[in-house]
Amino acid sequence: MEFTVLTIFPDMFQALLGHGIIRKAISLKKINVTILNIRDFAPGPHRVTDDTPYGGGCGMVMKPEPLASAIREAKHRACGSKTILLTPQGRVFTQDIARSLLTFDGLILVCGRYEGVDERIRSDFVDFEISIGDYVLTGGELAAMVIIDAVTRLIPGTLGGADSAGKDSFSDYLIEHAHYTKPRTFEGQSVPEMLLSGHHQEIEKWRLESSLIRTFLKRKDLLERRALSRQEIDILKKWRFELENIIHSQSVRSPDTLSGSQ
Ligand code: 4HQ
Repeated sequence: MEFTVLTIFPDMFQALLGHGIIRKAISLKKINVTILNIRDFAPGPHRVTDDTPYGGGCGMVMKPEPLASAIREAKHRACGSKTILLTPQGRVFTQDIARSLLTFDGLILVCGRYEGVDERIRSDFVDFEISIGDYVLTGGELAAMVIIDAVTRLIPGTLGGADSAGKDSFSDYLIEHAHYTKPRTFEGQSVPEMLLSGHHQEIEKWRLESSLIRTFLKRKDLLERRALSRQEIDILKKWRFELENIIHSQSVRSPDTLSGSQ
């Protein structure tokens, strides 16, 4: 995958490119990342990339000419790339979008600053608009890094384990089961006995149960979107049965609580 980033703050990307899985993906040539400084495409001695908005108002707008030149250069270097503008107006980034971006040979990520880019860039030079969430950043750089990070780890051979990416939260509308490592007891809390048993099939069942209940408690919206297997339905029914027993025993013990104002 060929990433080309257009930014006026190229140094921000050293944080992403110099560490961990992304650094490894670059050295393994799974990805290539080119950072183009938009300022290098601005004419004149001052290399100005922004200007005041027509119609007045506060803030500055990114001038169209340097952005257009930078995007043309990026397309020339990595032909077949799709151009993405990072903006709160875009489609909200999800694991499904990360997977779909993986199908392109290259991505040109346009990072705006100030109030954003001139509208004519949006309409004539951009294929997709993506937002990383409903909040306002000071620029598109962090959003571009989020996309590079999420897409890169989906490339086969980039993560440690054989199919580590397949087991992730969201890849299948289920959040991850609880994880434990040594020591066996930490500040009075012990690792669940089941995980020490060595019964791999039982451990897998425990993990599925852990994932399902955690998803139900923390992200009901995800669980509703999942196509549940027979085994998963049985696990959820077992929990429902146990909860019904507790509720039933309470109502036998103190019928008052059920006829009260709540
Ligand atoms: N931006 N997801 C760049 C964002 C944003 C987001 C605000 C983008 C400022 C100039 N980008 N403009 N949320 O908040 O991608």
